[in-house]
Amino acid sequence: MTKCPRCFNVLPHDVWAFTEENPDSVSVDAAASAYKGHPVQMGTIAEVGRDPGSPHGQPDLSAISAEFGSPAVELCPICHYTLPPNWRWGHATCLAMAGARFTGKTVFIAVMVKRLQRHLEQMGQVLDFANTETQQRYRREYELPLFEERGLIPATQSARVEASHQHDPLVFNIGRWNDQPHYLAIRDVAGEDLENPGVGGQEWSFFSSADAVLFLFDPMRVQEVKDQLRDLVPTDHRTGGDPRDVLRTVMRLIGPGTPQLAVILSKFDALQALRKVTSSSWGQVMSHAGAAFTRDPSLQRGVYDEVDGALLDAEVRSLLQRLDAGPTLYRPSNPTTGEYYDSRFFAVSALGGSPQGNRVGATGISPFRCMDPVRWVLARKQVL
Ligand SMILES: Nc1nc2c(ncn2[C@@H]2O[C@H](COP(=O)(O)OP(=O)(O)OP(=O)(O)O)[C@@H](O)[C@H]2O)c(=O)[nH]1
Ligand SMILES: [Mg+2]
Ligand SMILES: [Zn+2]
Repeated sequence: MTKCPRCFNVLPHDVWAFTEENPDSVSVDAAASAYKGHPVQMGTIAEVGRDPGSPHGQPDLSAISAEFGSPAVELCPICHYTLPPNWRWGHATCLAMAGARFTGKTVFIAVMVKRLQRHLEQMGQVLDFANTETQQRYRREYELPLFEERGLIPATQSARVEASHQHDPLVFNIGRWNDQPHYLAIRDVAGEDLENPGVGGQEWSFFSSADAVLFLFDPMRVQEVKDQLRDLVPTDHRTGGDPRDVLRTVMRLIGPGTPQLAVILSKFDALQALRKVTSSSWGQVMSHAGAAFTRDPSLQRGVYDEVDGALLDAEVRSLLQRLDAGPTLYRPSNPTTGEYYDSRFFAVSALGGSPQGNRVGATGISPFRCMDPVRWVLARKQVL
């Protein structure tokens, strides 16, 4: 049993779907268009029942190709996304990013993937792109602007823009775990869309089927913090919408779903800079030597450290309270079912310091606790 990397639904075990790799003629496909949010042209699609004689129930691919008169590729039977080869042999963990504009979602993904790559190498595994689309997009939209051009990444385009890739996932193969290939599917989201209270429909239904929602909260959004930081770090005039409104929208999109919810205090380097304001109460809180948020054990080998995670969780909850984030943010419960989410709180800095203008800071990129949220999610599946 595994999920589709785009719509995050569990693939039905008794239905398989295929299309032609190089179709001669195409027409608008209703399912793909509904999940993409734009008209999508596709070739012929064949739905086939499982073959009880084959190991995973896989239908005979050569017979389907012969019928098409061209090689067949497998699709998700629900959203008609092209599945990476042998997808059903593996297991996927599906993550949805969330947060207002400028909270740091895209920069976080860019850096987290690099960290994950290093971490897997230390464990004798490799991180690989599960399809060429992910390889090209990660290179063009994440790695190149941030790590090579040392600039910042443009705001993620709204899903309403036809050329937007927002409704396509980034899919990584993270090696073999529990005797199975394991994949990580990540959906980056434009804060602009989540700040629109009317956002919804089939194209957003992945939130309710996600394994985890990573919700980022930007401390620079809080005026008191911004004021105290004014002379300490280069401040950015751009800020996103109210995180409480965005969280409410995200909860509506989750509906009765039960994803793990990671609430992440992003740009933590900015709060750490407040240590220099010794006269303020913020300076005193951030200087607390024993706090979990002053150290980063995340690159150590071994499994995710539950004790450290729980300690950090409590510290970040109380920081959010100080930041006046509101009870929905520091004790989130599902408004549809009334149950508390399976939530945990994190503090991360992807860059490790404030950017200067449109450039990454002179000291380069030195991430802090960037892998914690993903390790928490994967630990539940005995991965990493
Ligand atoms: N100080 C600091 N600033 C950061 C960090 N990460 C991101 N930023 C700043 O936040 C800005 C926005 O980051 P993005 O990753 O593009 O934000 P986003 O959430 O993807 O924004 P949308 O795509 O508009 O939703 C960046 O241009 C940086 O200026 C960090 O770790 N520390
Ligand atoms: Mg973005
Ligand atoms: Zn799908």
